[in-house]
Amino acid sequence: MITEKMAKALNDQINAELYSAYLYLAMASWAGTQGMRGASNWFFIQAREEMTHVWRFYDYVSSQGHQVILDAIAKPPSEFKSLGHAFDETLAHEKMVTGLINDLVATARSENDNATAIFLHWYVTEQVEEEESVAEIIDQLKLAGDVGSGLLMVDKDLGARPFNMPADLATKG
Ligand code: OFO
Repeated sequence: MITEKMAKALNDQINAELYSAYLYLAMASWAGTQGMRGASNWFFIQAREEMTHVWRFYDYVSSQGHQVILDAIAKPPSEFKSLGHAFDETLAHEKMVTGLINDLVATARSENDNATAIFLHWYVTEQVEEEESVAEIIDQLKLAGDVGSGLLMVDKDLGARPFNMPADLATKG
């Protein structure tokens, strides 16, 4: 069983993951209204992935006999200067989340909680992938250009991103 301190830290992370979903939903809608349907798809799928991150934490906290306490979700920004700006914000946000995950691992270690430390490994790996994929898109936007036909090309690629529901969460919708 996890300690109260660990449960509180995991609950806080549920709020952070919900905010991530909120942020990417805001970006998806902004991109859609700018005519960037591909980018809108990418951010919408990112928001759905964030919800799977929420569910993993939710299931883990529940499995440990603790109640999930939901907090208010902060209002995300709704205006971005360009797609490049939105992705710069995305990378900055993901780096911040990586820091939060690292803090959770540190808490698990300080609580001598090996089970939670092992559970968190999935998130450590996931954050590496998230930062890498966003940095790649930023590079593409720099190469192709954040306007005109270059932007159109990147937008088309972003539109091809599929949503893959992890098998262990398949019943969550
Ligand atoms: Fe949940 O990984 Fe992004 O924020």
